[in-house]
Amino acid sequence: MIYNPTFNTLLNFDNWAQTNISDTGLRGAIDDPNNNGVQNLLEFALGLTAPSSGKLSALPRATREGNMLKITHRRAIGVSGITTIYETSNDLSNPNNWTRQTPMSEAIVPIDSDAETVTVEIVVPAGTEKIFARVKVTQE
Ligand SMILES: [Ca+2]
Repeated sequence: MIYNPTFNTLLNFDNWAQTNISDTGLRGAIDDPNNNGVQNLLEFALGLTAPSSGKLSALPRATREGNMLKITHRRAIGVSGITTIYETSNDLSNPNNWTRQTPMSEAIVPIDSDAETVTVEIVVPAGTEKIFARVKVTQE
């Protein structure tokens, strides 16, 4: 197979929504036309083409090992127009408590031509008892 990057065009959210969502009124970033609890923009970023109910196990998950928080998630390959960041909070009752974190490492494992698995490690400050994490996707 010959790979020619000249013809490799990146997919943006609007094109993805047009291709994957038949109801034109439900193509917004926060819409959830397949009622799986995952908003369109997140499905796009994670490479979960609708209907994606069978791929919910691919949603981000976090594990803590001592002072290290590992976040693992699926990520679409060949997409553009979005920014993905990681945030943590130790108080879910305060919506302004989320803090952007810069991972100290990132490991990528290919899944197929459309997606990869990303695992990032974030340092947990000493003395932290509880910590919550999220993957935040925004449109550029
Ligand atoms: Ca959905």
